Amino acid sequence: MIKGKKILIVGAGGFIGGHLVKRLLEDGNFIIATDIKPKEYWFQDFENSKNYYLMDMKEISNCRKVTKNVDYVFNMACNMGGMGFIENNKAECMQSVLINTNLLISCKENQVKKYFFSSSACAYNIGKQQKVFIDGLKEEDAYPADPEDGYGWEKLFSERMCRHFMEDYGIEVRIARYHNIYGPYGTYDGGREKAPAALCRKVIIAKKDNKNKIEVWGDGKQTRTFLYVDDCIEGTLRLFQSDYSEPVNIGSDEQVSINQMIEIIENFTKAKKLERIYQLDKPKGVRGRSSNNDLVKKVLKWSYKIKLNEGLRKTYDWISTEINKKGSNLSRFTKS
Ligand code: GDC
Repeated sequence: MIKGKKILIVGAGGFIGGHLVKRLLEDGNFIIATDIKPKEYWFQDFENSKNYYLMDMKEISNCRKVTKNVDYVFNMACNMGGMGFIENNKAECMQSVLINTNLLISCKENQVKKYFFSSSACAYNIGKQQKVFIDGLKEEDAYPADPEDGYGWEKLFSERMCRHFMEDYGIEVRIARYHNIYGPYGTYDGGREKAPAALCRKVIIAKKDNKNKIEVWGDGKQTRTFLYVDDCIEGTLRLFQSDYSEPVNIGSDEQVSINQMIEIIENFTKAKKLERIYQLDKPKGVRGRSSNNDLVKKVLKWSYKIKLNEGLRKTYDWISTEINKKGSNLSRFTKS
């Protein structure tokens, strides 16, 4: 357990960043938190800390300021979203390279000991993800490089930058490749939502409005593996404390099609099955993606715990409560 450390979390107002702040505060650490979003748009609120900064970490002056006298830095910040966002905002996504670069330079200057970079399954070679069911992606499958356009290239390049800062300047780095993380306190509408939250929202609203149809992007046969956020945080912290400095998959290996995921979600309701309107012109991303977890099991002696059915149930219940509180047209997550 990490305890009694002074830790900078960049992107603390985001989904995974928010869960990480919560856990590290509970474990007894001193947290400095930054985000580009004003506090009212942070996904989780932590009333008892005053060390929150509204700042753009693409500016090196901001990075220099907050990396002073900290033990560890977690870079959880990037301009991101589900396929609907990353396919239409490639230039925006690529500019997150400035956050990682300026943070690493500042960490070197301020002699920060250890640095975490949140990478993504989008770093993997897209040629290896063309079939519906694929063998899990192993860490070496990121090369030869041909990642998801825009967002994936930024992640792969930034991973590499971390590696060279370790080799040339001795900063310890840890890198996770996250595979579609979902759970409560995540984006569920507004354009940045990923499939689990989007489909929960669509089923909840169809039920609420007595509709018998939902819209699904693509033909529903595309596959993914999805990891519940509590497992993501546990895996992240274990990786951080390990002595392994190459990228590691943090994902589940429960590969499902989008249609199978809709079935799981529909089973949470007593309503009749919904007719699916397949929208073939919407962003679809790769055809099949799955995480191979051999390396994570070997280096961390750990595996995720929460099955998709259980995690989706918690996510569905949370989104349901939020929609009932705020109404289906209102989201606090619409701002970037
Ligand atoms: O958005 P996402 O969860 O991202 O989409 C998964 C699949 O679900 C896509 O094929 C998409 O077309 C389909 N889908 C069907 N209906 C819908 O209503 C919907 N909304 C959404 N969003 N998708 C729908 C993600 C990246 C992340 C991150 C992870 C890492 O790619 O967007 O930024 O890096 O990957 O694994 P996905 O899994 O393609």
